[in-house]
Amino acid sequence: MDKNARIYVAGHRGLVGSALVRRLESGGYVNLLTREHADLDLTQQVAAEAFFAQEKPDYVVLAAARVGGIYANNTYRAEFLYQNLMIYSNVVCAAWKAGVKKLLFLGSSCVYPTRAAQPMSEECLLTGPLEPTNEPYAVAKIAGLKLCDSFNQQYGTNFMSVMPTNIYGIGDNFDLKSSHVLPALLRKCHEAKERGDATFNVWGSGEARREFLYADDLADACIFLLERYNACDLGTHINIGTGEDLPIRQLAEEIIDVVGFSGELTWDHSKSDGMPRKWLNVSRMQDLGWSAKTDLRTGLEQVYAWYQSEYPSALKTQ
Ligand code: GFB
Repeated sequence: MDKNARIYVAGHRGLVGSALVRRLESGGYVNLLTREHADLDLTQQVAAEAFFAQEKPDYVVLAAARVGGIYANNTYRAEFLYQNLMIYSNVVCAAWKAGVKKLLFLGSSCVYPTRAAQPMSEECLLTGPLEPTNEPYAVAKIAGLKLCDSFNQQYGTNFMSVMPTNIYGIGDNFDLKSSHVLPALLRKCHEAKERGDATFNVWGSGEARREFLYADDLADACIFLLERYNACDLGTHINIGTGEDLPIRQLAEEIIDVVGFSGELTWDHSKSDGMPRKWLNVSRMQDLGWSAKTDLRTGLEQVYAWYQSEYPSALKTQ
């Protein structure tokens, strides 16, 4: 990619979008295009098409989405399906009409079936029923990747799709009802320590396993693909992860250690575990020459430091 190329990062305020902006800026890209949600609502087709027709980006990274953890996914099922379908349809079609050279769509590892063989390879897409707690979101993500693939097949576009594992990082959402597990546990544990609680309560059994990738590593992987590959090199989609997962119990113990909480870990068995395991086979990315750099402990320490120093002021500007 030319360093002067016009690159539109859709969703630049989000966890992944903001990491992409950091990565692009540090890589010397000087012509980034972003829009605040208040100025451009991508669920609106007319607005999306007008933006693309006027700005004519060369490249697009589609990180805009309605996202959330297991509770939000399971509760706001209609919005997670509808808003994401609208965003993906509008952006992919507008990008095609505007002659975008290359687009990268951010999917999710939840596109794979609940009972997929582990680690999950790209080929297990659409081979079985989806995890019920996030089925609407997963259907929208599958639609997004199929949109990219269908436009490629019919119109010769160069729209690639990546399926990342669970992402965490700087600027994450720490709201306990809508957040993913890692920021939720960091906050709960921190607050339990501050209050001097005897216990730190975590949802589920602790047996579910998850794989966590640092957002800046995901951004690095996306730019690696955009700079070196075309959609036809990747098949319909490619997994991005660390290649390592762990039980939620072990994550909670690691967080207790990072936060310095001295009480007892307890479990709320009334809450769902969700997908039992969601471990990605990342051999294709490794074969292309990319692997994650940030180990979980380092990432946790960085996010906890950010949470303590920046989160209160970040919250005020949201
Ligand atoms: O990150 P998370 O909410 O979503 O993780 P998923 C859920 C797992 O962590 C479940 C446990 O096993 C929960 O029981 N957990 C324990 C908690 N305590 C908590 C807590 O306080 N908050 C939360 N959120 N979880 C999401 C999907 O699935 O992953 C999305 O809903 C998306 O579609 C995203 O794919 C990456 O990993 O289950």
